[in-house]
Amino acid sequence: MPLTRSSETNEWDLAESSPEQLRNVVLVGPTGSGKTTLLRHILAYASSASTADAAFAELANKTIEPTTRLAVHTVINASTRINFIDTPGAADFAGEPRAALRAADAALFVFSAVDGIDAAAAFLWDECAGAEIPRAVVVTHLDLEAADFDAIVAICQRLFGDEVVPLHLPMHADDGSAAGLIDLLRQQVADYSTGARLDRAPDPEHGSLVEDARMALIEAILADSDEEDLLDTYVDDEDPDIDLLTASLRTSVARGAITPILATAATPMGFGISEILALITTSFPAPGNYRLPYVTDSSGEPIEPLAGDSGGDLCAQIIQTRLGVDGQQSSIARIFSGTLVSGTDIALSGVRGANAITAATTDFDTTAHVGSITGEHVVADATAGDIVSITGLDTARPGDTISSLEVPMRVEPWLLPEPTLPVTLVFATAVDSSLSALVASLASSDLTIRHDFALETNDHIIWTLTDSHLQAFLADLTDLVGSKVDALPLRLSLRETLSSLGRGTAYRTADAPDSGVMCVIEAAPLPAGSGLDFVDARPISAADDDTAADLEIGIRRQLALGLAAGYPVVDLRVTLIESRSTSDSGAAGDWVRAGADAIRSAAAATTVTLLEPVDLVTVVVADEYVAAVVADLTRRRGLVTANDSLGTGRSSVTAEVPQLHLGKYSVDLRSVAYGTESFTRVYLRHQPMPAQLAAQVQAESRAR
Ligand SMILES: Nc1nc2c(ncn2[C@@H]2O[C@H](COP(=O)(O)OP(=O)(O)OP(=O)(O)O)[C@@H](O)[C@H]2O)c(=O)[nH]1
Ligand SMILES: [Mg+2]
Repeated sequence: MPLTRSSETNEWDLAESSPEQLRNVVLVGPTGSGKTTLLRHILAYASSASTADAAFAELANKTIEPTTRLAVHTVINASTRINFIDTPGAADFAGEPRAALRAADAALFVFSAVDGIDAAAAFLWDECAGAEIPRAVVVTHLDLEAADFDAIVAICQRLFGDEVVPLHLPMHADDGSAAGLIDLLRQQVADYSTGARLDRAPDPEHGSLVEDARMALIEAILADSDEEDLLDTYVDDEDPDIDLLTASLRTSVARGAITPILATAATPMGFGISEILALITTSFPAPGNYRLPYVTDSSGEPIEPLAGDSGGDLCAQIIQTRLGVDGQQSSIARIFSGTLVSGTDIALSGVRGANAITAATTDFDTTAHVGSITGEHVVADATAGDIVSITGLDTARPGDTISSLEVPMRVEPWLLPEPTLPVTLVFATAVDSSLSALVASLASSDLTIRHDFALETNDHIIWTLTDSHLQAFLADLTDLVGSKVDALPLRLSLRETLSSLGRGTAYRTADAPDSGVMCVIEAAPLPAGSGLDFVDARPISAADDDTAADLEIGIRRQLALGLAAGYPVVDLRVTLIESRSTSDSGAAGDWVRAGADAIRSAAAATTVTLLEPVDLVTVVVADEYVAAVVADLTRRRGLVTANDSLGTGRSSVTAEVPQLHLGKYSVDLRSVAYGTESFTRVYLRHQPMPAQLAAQVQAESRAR
């Protein structure tokens, strides 16, 4: 059924469209490669002929800001509706392309012919290849003098393999600038040098160049083809049939076996846009014909694979949530199966809150496709395969699953980059519960932010991906809170323990004259992780439970306050040796104070060791930077425990590193590994701090 446009509103009638006529395509690539620009040109191109010129004219006057959050735009081309998801290329927002990939069925990798490919794009490519997501490469900036199409092709093939092949070559005008395309299969030129498109035969002098590139393309198609007819022509040395070749190429692209490279210049008189749309329409898969995510029931047991049709059980996943100026939250969701009907009861299950499934019986609206130049369509039903905007689901968070109450389910979260830069938030106002709720709510709208609340210190600790990611979060939070929010490096959670056994004695004179209490204790260090242990070793005759309990209270209080530098004491056995009082029992308060005195006196008899937190850091990095990463870790007092090659040009380095030296590690690592890195850090244990550093910390604590 062809899609039709209303003659009155110029809007497309979506009610009639089938999933076969739908494509969900994500744009990924380095920042500045031209993703947003390309999408703007595609939108201008696809607007009806009468408005296209105006749309292009408007583009010329617009500057494009770097993207920070994923955004969906819809284009209708030749009866196919394409949901494009634009993503940021900057490392600060590395969670966004991953969320967008979950919603998409195919990916366009956008690379600039001037700047090339970055490590983050190569990582994303590997993820797509692993999941067999169909891909195409779009090379932009070809209008610029410094553009080098052949160089990008060579880099793609070196990094990603020979099945990445150009479908076109850029055509250069007499002045050397790119002014059109040569279609390699059809051997046709789309020439824009006169200011309008002219289709013609290639110039004779391009003959050998075109022939070589064409042979490479045909060989790639034949290598992946199982069409007998096509293979026969190759054996017979005939020129293969173009239609058969084209059909075979489309199948290979849809399977992710061949990745075509397309060429474009996103300038008002650019080229290559119609070719990109044609490729998406003919070769990228429709939703549902394609992989569906791994789904479990509420207890975590896998559910039979989804059917992916509109009649099946409802299954959708929230890809993004956004807080509007009116305080209303809107969400973007991808429907994997079934039909989401506005205003019905649904189950919403969280990524963060274990397996809990909560019923949401809200009045919500679904909007078929979001932010499109064809306008937003409020629809009652959003069906399998589509990407929709939902309002009224105020508790939804990215990664959450929407399902029916009868068959509740959970979609696995997508692969998330780890936030590795921790800071403590500093507020201009007192931290109360409403402020804490704002922090928690903003942090939970970005899955790549981790939020911890440190009970000991009442600190809000925020973990982000990079410094600019943190700055963006602080700016948003400042807006929400209404006063400035800053960040300080994370306060280290140091601990104290004793280096050896110490004996302590305390005398306390009670309020009444001629009365008082005394006690003797011994404190000895225990192995790491043992905690505190209390032993009553007084002669039976002296044993009095109340006395021991009061002494223990006093000792515990002092241990929480620290014995040398103000940090909690751990891993200690305290043995009560003797207790005496002049009166029958002694006052409770006297025993508590005596306990505190005794443990301080025991500490004075030996030395206090400071324990510092150590993290297990795992860095994955390109082989050529392994030596630099190891040297840098060693400088941070890191103990490298493993260093393994992962193949594919990458290695994994594991080290135990004191947290003291990991403050801005993600920022520093980038300059050592040139963006080829990823790393994780998890708390491992506390271990003794070197004496010199410990002395410094103790001196600082005395100065406070
Ligand atoms: N000459 C030329 N300039 C281009 C082309 N494509 C993009 N640009 C320019 O390159 C700059 C960056 O383009 P964007 O579209 O913002 O890049 P992006 O990939 O969306 O970047 P992020 O959103 O940061 O990931 C803009 O100034 C564009 O005008 C092109 O084909 N030719
Ligand atoms: Mg952009």
